[in-house]
Formats: sequence, C-alpha cells, structure tokens
Amino acid sequence: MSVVGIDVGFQNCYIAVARSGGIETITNDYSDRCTPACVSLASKNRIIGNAAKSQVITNFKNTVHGFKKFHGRAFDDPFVQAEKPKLPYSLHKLANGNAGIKVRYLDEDKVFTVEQITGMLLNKLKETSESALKKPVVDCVISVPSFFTDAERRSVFDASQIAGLNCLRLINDTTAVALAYGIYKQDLPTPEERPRNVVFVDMGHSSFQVSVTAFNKGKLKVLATAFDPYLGGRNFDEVLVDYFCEEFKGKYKLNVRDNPRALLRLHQECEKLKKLMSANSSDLPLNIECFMNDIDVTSRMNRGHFEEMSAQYLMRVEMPLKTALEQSKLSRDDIYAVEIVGGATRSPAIKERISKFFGKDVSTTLNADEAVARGCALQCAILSPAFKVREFSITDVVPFPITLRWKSPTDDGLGECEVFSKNHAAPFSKVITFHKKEPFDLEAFYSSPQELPYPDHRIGCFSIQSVVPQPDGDSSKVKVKVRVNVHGIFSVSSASLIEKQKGEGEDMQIDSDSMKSGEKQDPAAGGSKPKVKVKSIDLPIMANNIRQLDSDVLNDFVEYERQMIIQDKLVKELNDAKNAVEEYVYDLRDKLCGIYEKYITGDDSNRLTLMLEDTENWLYEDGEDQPKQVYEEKLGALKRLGQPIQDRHREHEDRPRAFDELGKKL
Ligand code: ATP
Ligand code: K
Ligand code: MG
Repeated sequence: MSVVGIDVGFQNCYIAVARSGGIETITNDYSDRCTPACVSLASKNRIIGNAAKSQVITNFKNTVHGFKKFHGRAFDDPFVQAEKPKLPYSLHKLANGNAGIKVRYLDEDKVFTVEQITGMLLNKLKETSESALKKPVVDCVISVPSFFTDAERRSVFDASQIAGLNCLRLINDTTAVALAYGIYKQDLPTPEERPRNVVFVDMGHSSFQVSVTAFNKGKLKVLATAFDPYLGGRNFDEVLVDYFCEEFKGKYKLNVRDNPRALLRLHQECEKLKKLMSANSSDLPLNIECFMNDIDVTSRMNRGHFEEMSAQYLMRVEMPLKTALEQSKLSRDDIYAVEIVGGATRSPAIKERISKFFGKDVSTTLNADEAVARGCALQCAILSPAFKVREFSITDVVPFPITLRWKSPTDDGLGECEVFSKNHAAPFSKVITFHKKEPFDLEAFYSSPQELPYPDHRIGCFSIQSVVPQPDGDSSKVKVKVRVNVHGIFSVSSASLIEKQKGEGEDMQIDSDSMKSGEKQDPAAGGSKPKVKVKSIDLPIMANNIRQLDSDVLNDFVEYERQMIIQDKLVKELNDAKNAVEEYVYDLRDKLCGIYEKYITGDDSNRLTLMLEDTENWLYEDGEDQPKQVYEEKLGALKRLGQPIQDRHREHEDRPRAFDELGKKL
C-alpha cells in the first residue's frame, strides 16, 4: 500500500510520500520538487509536467495549463467564458454542456474533458511517485481548494480514477496545511484545555484561502473557512502584463495581444519580474529580446509602482481574513499564530496586509510550497493501515450550507430543510425521517447561491423509490441517510422503510447521526432513546443530475488513458533507441582521438571515424524517423566495431591494477 499525498495546484504540483524516515517531498525526472500543471499534446505522444512547460510557447495551441478551475463547470459558465479569450488553447462545448479542451493530438483534432487532462497530469505524478518509491502507487490523498463545490470535487475524483489512483480522501488545501502544522507539535493543549487557534492562509496562483483551526493534543478542528476563489498570483501577473502591453503599444507600436506567442512570453517575464520585486524594492529592468516583429523591448518597474497598480487586488486580501475570523467566533487575541503558505504570500504587500489585519507578524514555519502535499501524505499515512503514524483526528467544515427539498407526485408533503449549515462539521452523516405513502424526490442544493463561487446551486436529485403505505393505509416511516463524505461530497447514501410503531410523531425529523466510523456524531441527536427492535426494508435510491461522469464514460476514459500511456511508452522507447545511437557516435568519436588512440591503427581509426560521421548524418536525414528496431541494429553494428577497441583498452587498464593488487597481497 502506497502512502502518497498530491497537491494539484493551478500552476504547481507537489508530491510527498511516506518512507521509513518520515514524510518526504520528492523530486521528479527533472530533479525538481515542483511539477508544472501543464499537459502538451503532440503528434506522436503527450508531454506532461516540466517538459510540457517548455512547450507553452512553441506549441501554444496544444499545451494546456490553467485548467484546474474548469472542473465541474459548464462551457457557458461565466467564469469559463471570461477565461476563454485569455487562453492560448481552445475550449469546446461538450455534449453534456461541460467545457472541453480542444487540441491536436496524434495529428487529429481531439476534445478532452478536464477530467481527462487532470487525469493525465495525475498519471504523471503517479509515475513520479512510483519511481521514487520503486513500487506501484495506487492509494493517495489529493488536495482541493476548500471552496470547491460538489460538482468540482466529483470531477477531480473522476480524474483520479482515470489516472488509476485510489483517492482515499480529497482534502482541503488549508486542512492539509493544518495537519502538517499540528501533527508534530509536542506542546499542544490537552483536550480539556483551551485549544490553540491558528489561522492558515494560502494564496496560490489562482485563489486565496483562509481557515481558522483549533488544535488540541491529537486533534484538529476547522472552525471556519473563507476564501476569494478568484484572487491569486496570476492577477498580479496580469497587472504587469496589462501595463507593458499598453506601454509597448505606444513605445514600439506593438499590438502584443494579437500575438499569442509574444503574450505568453510577456506573461512569463512579468511573473519573473514580480518575484524579483518581492525581494527587491529598487527599480528593476524588463528586457525581452526579439519580442515581436524582431523588436527587442525594454522597460522598468519597481515595487512601489507595482503595488499602486495592484490596489484593486490588494484590497481584496482583507475580506476573507475578516470573514474567517468572524465565523470562527474568535477575536484577534484568541489567535496563537497566523501561518502563511502558497507562492503568492511571498509578496511583501500581501504579507503586510495579513499581518496588519491580525495585528501580529505572520509565521512562515511551514514550507510555503510543500506544506499542502506534506499534509496530504500525512493524511494518507493516517488512513493507511500499513503505516504507523501518530493518531490525529481531523474535523473539517462544510463550506456552503446545503438544503434538501422534498416532493412526491400526489402528496401535499412539500417542504425543505437545511441539512448542513455553513461550517457544519464534516465528514458527517445524518438520518432524516419522513412519513410517506409513495416514492418521493429529494432535491439537494446549496442554500445560499449568492455566496457560492459557482453559478449553479443544484447538487442533485435523489429519488427514494418503492415507498408504499402501511397495510392499514397510513404513511410509512422512511429513514433517509444523508451525508457529506470524507471528500466533502454530498449524497443521499441510503434509505429504509420502517414498520409502523405506535405513537410516532407525524413530522419530518432529523433524527440521529453517524453510521460510519470516522464520521462524527451529533451530540444533539437522540442517542439515548430506548432501542426498539423494528423491521426495516432497504429502499432503492436513484440519483439524477449528479455532476459526475457516468460509469461507462468513466470506463472509456480509463481505457483511453491506458492506451495513451502505452503510446507514450512506445515513443519513449523509440526515442531512447535513437538517442542511444547518437550518444554512441559522439562517445566513440571522442575516445578515438583520446583514450582509444593507442589501441587502434591510424587507418582503422580513419575508417571508423568516417563511418561515425555517416551515421550522424543519417540520423538527421533518412534515420530521422525509423522504427525502433532500425536504431537497435545500427547501434549493434557500431558496437561490433567499437567493442574490440574498448576491450583492448580495458585489458590494458586492468593489467597494472592487477599487478598493484598482487603487490598488496604480497
Ligand atoms: P492554487 O493554489 O491557486 O491552485 P498553486 O498551488 O499552483 O495555485 P502556488 O504554487 O502556491 O500556486 O503559488 C504560485 C504563485 O505564487 C504564482 O503566482 C507565483 O508567481 C507566485 N510566487 C511564487 N514566488 C513568488 C514570490 N517570490 N513573490 C511573489 N509571488 C510569488
Ligand atoms: K501548489
Ligand atoms: Mg495551491
């Protein structure tokens, strides 16, 4: 069983794994801890992560990045529509109304769902963890923003399945950070003492999240979360991009916005400049050579001016801090520390605002980039029976209140009830009792659309089937279990019809809680009522309008992903075979005029050098695109000539060494 935590960022992904030494953030095949959330589709294969990032400009139409927020969203969604003109690749409306991503892959036009694209990225991260752990990886924990709604969470979960992962939990970013903070702390208050309250702030590339969390020994409880889902580092990059676009229009008569390549380069340079300004308040240069129409552009910027221009975004930092604190019902004095993570919190202006609001210095005791992934790995270790880790209980919150509305075809029993209030503990199960004579529908939706960062407040409709009246014609008692599960996903998980008992109330009531281990019990629930043995019959539930892939579609995607993996592997093997020929040519040529010189006659050496030159030319001409076998044969032929020289050389090298060793023994 693998213990892996994955932070899938809008821009940057990190992986942490549990090894004997503890939790470790691992590096990828580029020796980089960060894997860019970037997928490039090409005519022969897919290129994912670091290698894809270098395709952003060269293959901009088919290099997909900035897609995290398309999860669970319709093509017509205002956010998707606002992003669309800014993307270098195309979006396409799918048959189900969702936003698809249109690219050329294997020389064909292809539309991928966002689940497939994230699935590709997750598969890359899976392979990275497999090569670090040297064993197959299936079980993992993946982070999502705390404001992700049901549809977005289900979509990320589907993506994990496409990648062949078994996601044990989708954990909120700030909760993962809280776990990474708390689990090793030796000095947390005992359960009887007042908890230690810590604020966690994460500003990444695309969003801003805040949580207030209470710690006691062995547990953490999220008290409240708040967010600005549309505020992140990228807004500040855009401020600079806008400024320089305008400047270059006047100064160089360049319409940068009409040139996707130039615009992408400007974005990259502005992000670099922004990071430099975090460490340096003086005037800094921006130089881009051969930027557009062969023109080199140059300009300057400083932190003061940048912050002035960013005022509209800096202003928005305070609100989520305020909301989170208010909802936690704590005062500033109750806050022990304010821990900040996420790349964008490195901006002095952001840090200052956070620190000013809480009236204390912010703490940076956690690794700003890796804390989320580490928290995910810790959660995975806790959930894994194969791994020993300190017991630590985590109680998260429901970010948006959820209401159930029920109706039956003929009954006048129409009604609704908020089943999960804002900041209600999660995961959590509740049992609701209805009195019904016929099947009925339960419609679940988010109760306060105005605070939802998502245009559609519906969660889904659950039909409770096979409900019949009691033999005496009376209504039957139907117990329905609703839950927000460990992923933060809502469902009506079971329903049963209970045989009539004398003296029951008539109303719908929320009865009791908690059926599953790990889920919390509502202390208000009537657990102490005397238990009466009753006969209950399980009722079928039909879920409709759930924003999740149908199982046959999901299976197709799983299969397609497998085929693409095989295709990538074939291309890799082919490239490796070709590279091996090239490397052998260079290596042997170098050695022929170096260490092998003494072991080959001048004539033979000349002949071989010529042959190596021919092979090199061939690689760029006829040998450019050959089957793997051709390269292997070529390499074999070269080795037959090279090997005897190498053998003579080694023999000669070994001889004095053998004498040496003999000398030592004597
Ligand atoms: P999200 O959390 O929104 O999904 P993410 O996790 O990919 O995104 P992070 O890796 O936490 O985001 O942060 C990336 C952002 O941080 C980028 O906008 C980047 O420019 C910014 N950033 C990184 N270093 C600095 C710095 N020194 N100064 C200012 N901004 C920085
Ligand atoms: K990240
Ligand atoms: Mg992040």
